[in-house]
This record gives sequence, C-alpha cells and structure tokens, in this order.
Amino acid sequence: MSTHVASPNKLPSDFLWGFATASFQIEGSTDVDGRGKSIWDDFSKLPGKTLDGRDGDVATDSYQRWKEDLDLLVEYGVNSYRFSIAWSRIIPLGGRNDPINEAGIQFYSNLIDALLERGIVPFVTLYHWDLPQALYERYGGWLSKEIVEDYVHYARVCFERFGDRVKYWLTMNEPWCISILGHGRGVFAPGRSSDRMRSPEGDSSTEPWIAGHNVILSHAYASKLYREEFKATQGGTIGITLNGDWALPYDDSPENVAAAQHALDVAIGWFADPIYLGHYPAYMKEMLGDRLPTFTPEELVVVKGSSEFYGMNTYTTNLCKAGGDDEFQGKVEYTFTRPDGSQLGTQAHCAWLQDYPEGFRQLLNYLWKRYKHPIYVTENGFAVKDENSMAIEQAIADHDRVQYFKGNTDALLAARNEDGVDLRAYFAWSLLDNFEWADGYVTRFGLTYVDYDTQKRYPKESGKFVAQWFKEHVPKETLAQKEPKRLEL
Ligand code: GBH
Repeated sequence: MSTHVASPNKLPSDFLWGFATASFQIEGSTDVDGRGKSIWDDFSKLPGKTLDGRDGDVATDSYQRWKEDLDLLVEYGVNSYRFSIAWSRIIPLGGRNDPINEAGIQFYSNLIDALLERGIVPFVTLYHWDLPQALYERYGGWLSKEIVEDYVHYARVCFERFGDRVKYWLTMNEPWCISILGHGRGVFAPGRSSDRMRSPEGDSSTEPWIAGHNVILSHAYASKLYREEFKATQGGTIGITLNGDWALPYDDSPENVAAAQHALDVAIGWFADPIYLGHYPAYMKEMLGDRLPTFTPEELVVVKGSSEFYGMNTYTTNLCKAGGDDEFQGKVEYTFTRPDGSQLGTQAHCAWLQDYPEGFRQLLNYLWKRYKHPIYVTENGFAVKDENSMAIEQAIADHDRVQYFKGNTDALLAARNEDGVDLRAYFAWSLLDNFEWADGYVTRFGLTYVDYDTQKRYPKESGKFVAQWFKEHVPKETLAQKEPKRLEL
C-alpha cells in the first residue's frame, strides 16, 4: 500500500515511468547467437519497402550495446523500462515443436537481471511485430489459427524463464498495425495487399480482419495461460497494448460527429470492445458483414476480460470527416486542418502526427469511462521535422518535442488528479532514435539522439525534460526497489 497522501500536483510513488523500445528497432545483430529470421529481415530488404532501402541489421546495435543503454536509463533516473523480446531469438523457427535457443534466453535474462540490479522494473512486450519467418512460410503467420498454439507456447517459455523476475507482461503491441499495415495496406511486413503494384499476394478486403481475429485469440489464450498457471506463484499482471489516437468531429454536423465515433470503433474498439466488453463493435459488423470473423461462445469466454489493464499507445488527434471508402479508418477521412484553415497543432516529421495535448487528456477520459481498466500509457512520442538533416547540437535542442512532452505530461496529471482516470504508468517513445520501420532511419522518435556513424548516444533536451518532470512528480521513496514487488490486484 502506498503511504502517500494524494496531492493534486503529484503522481503516486509506485507510478511507473520510463522509456520504451522494441527488439527489431534497436537490436541489430540479426544473425548472431542462433537468432532465427523474422518477417522484417527480408521484407526490409525488398526494393521499395523502406525509405532508402534501410534495414534492421545494425539498428542502434543494442544487442551489443545493451549495457550502454542501461547506463542511459540510469542517467535519466527511470523506474521502469519497456522493451520487447524477439520471438525468433527464443524459438528461432517459432513453433511449438521447434527447438528453444538458450543463447537468446540468456540475452534477455541478463538484461532483466541488470535492470533489477539498477532498481528498474522490466515492462516486457512479447510481440512487437517481428514474427519468426518460418511461421509465415508454414501457414501464413497471423492468417492461420495455427498461430494461436504457437504463440501461446512461446509465451509459456517466456513466463517459465523470465516470469520469476518480470511482473508486467504485454502480449501484443498494436494489433491494428499488425493487421492493417501488414495485411491490408501492405506497408509493413509481411507486406500483403490487394494492390498488385505493391504485393504479389494478399486480399485487403478479408485478410486484415482475419489477422486481427487471430491476434486477439493468441493474446487471449496466452493471458489465460498466465493467469491459470503462473500468476498465483509469480504475482505479475498481463494485458495487451493498443494503438489509438483521439478522434474529434471536423465540425458539429451529425455525420461528422458519427464519423469520429466510427474512427474510434475501428482504430480501438475493434480490439478493445471484444477484450473488455465481449463483442466486436456494431459498426464493424455493419461495415464488414460476414467478412468480420466471429468468436465461438467458448472463445468469447476466454477473450472477454483477457487484459487486466488498458495498455495505450497514443500519439495524436485526428479531425474526422464522414466519407471515403477506407475501411481501415472506418470510412472516415482524417485531417489536421480545421474548417477555419488553422492547424490542430505543431506538425511532426511524419504526416500523421501533430501535437495536441487536449486530445491526449480526452482520450484518457474516453478509455477510462468506456473500458474501466487501469491505464498504462506504453507509448507516446513525437518526431521533430527534418531532425535527421540537422547537426547533432541542433537536433538535441529539440524544442518541438519538449513542447509535446510538456503538454502531454500536464494532460496526464490533469487526467489522473482532476478527472480521476486510474493511470498507472507512462513510457515515452523512444529511449533512442531507431529503425522507424518503413521510414528507415530518417524519422527519429528518440529522446536520445543516435549518431549512426559512431553509434554514440546523446540525450536530447526532451529526454532531460521528461526525466526531470517525473522526478518532480513521482515521490522518490520507493523508486529504487531492488526486489520486484508482488502486485496487489
Ligand atoms: C508506434 O506505432 C509503434 O509501436 C512503434 O514501433 C513506432 O516506432 C512508433 O509508433 C512511431 O511510429 O495510416 O499508414 O499513415 C504508432 C501507431 C499507427 C502511427 C498508424 C501511424 C498511421 C499510419 N501508428 N499511424 S498510416
């Protein structure tokens, strides 16, 4: 029990804060210590798939430099670190009957021990998009129900080998991206799409919804396994993390007010409604008809209530206009330009991102009221315009990113202490500039600058700001927990 009296200006002493990363975006060393191939290895090397044809072979070299990264975390003073495990380092061929790779287990085991020695709570994602290539070749990866058993087996190995020390598990990172970007738009691995200019195979009208369905089932059965066989002895918590940005009606016309809800139904409700409420959103059934797969009654029992918290990745707010035929956005058009021509906020390097902290606060309130689960913000971040072409000194003076985090940390505090949202964690994306998927290394999300010629790391102003802000707002007493504490749930 926290002994701290709530103060309007503070977060509780057990509030988790830190930075997030993902295996494929930082590790490099893709063919050492027995790692198997993931779908991103080959995909990133196909012509035209990533900006400048860049890949993850080196990335930020964190498989080699992980101790340096830990020094950085200590320097920032975080109390938690979110990272992901590469499935293909643990089980190189991915499947339930395939051999386990002890060298891969050792790598993450060392990382976990080193974090705990430094008083940093490991917050672990089991799947951040790097599917073992062999599973894609065997049965199409997320397109087959076969994957449920293979994923659950992989999760079991992780619970068995790391669960004595890891108390926070995320089954999946952003099912919408896995489904839509990987199997609908075809811009992420495995790059499937109906667009034959882009992909030799795929059916964007059915496959994204099938992939999403199998992601939900895999998550749900892994969560069931954890709660039935590990939770009582290991005492941790498990959930899923969803991407989702706030949606505002473009104006107050009834069709645009409805459009904003439709946008949320497809971006968030597609996964959150079955997991927290027990059914797909009515709007998705209406939009997709029998292209939306259905759960059997037995599956639904497993899916409903399968996430013990709401894991939230969020970056921006969209103004929503009814119209268009993009099912992936709920047949809604997004813009940042208001009817009077003004912009919602400061433009980031990526077209899809503007800074709008009010939206962050509104989204937190929406999710809390609708899904009624404690919220862990597992990603939030900003890419400064043209940062890649700046000199290092200029890039680390990242004022637009500082502004972004100023706004969002204030919004976080207000959502928790004024609005009563049950907020328990905040992770800024990302500890380092890293491999930004299809955008290669040009778009930088790091709160630490990486010089890719030398792999030297330079804390940006934003990294210092976030560290300072949380030091001031999270009472220090219990920050340096040496022992992973048992959760009271
Ligand atoms: C996160 O996704 C990822 O988890 C992380 O790996 C990544 O590095 C980080 O964001 C920064 O991008 O409709 O094609 O224009 C963020 C969620 C959802 C953001 C889709 C971009 C629009 C893509 N993403 N969104 S598109």
